[in-house]
Amino acid sequence: METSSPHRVIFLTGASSGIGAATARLLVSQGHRVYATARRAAQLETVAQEAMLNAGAGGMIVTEVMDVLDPQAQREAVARCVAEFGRLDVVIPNAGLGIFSPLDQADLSDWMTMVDVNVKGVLTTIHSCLPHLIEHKGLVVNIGSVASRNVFPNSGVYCATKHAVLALGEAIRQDLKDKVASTTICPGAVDTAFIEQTKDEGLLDQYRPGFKKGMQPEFVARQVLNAIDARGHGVISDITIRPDFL
Ligand code: NJP
Repeated sequence: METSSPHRVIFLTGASSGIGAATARLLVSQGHRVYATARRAAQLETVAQEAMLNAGAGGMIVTEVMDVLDPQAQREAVARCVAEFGRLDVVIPNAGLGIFSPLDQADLSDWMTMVDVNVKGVLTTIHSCLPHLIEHKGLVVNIGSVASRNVFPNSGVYCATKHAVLALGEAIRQDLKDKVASTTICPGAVDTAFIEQTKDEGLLDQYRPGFKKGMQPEFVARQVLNAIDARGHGVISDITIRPDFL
């Protein structure tokens, strides 16, 4: 990134819990300036307070309640981020969800929600940020999944959305070479509230223990930081991380 300052300006979605919250806390602790968004105001505020308790020199966080499904709200949030911090170096379109169920028992509305948030939401975030990223040779850090390359039972549509995320990261690499770098982080199970979106009680009982034993969100956050720190040395195009029992 073309900056003399080590402090990046970072636009983050899904910052109210799990991987996004851990990422916000870690980046602020390293002196980065984070524009943290999600829908739940109280949780966002808690994350901001936690982040500022351990802020590194120059580290700052500004929060905004925002739904990734609202393109106008996203454009305005990105504009406010740039107005607040003067530039934009990195976007992390992390907001996403999985609602697991066998294909023939799924609600169409659950499929549409996953496509809307995991694909259209990510596209909207990136589209709003791209002009600013191009200006500063910035970085997109997408949160893919082991489901970006493999398909697992009971999660076919989630897998399809995460395949799309990986494809998009590769498209950025090919089309925007020399302008914007792209990293896709593909985690296996992470111990967050992610699995609680699933409504099928039987599947919840089956999957909960595996997610509970999964990686801590702080470990994923560390990969995000590594991707940011790599700028100027090389690009981590994609990285897969798994719990050590897999
Ligand atoms: O889950 P969780 P994770 N507009 O539920 C936000 C991927 N991943 O941290 O709006 C705006 O704690 C929601 O905020 P709120 C996964 O696919 C996970 O695990 O306040 N934000 C919350 O902050 C996803 O892409 C695992 O409800 C919206 C956040 O999304 C990413 O990691 C494995 C929103 C979800 O936090 C973070 O998920 C894997 C909307 N419309 C990939 N809808 C895993 N946990 O095992 C949701 O391979 N959010």
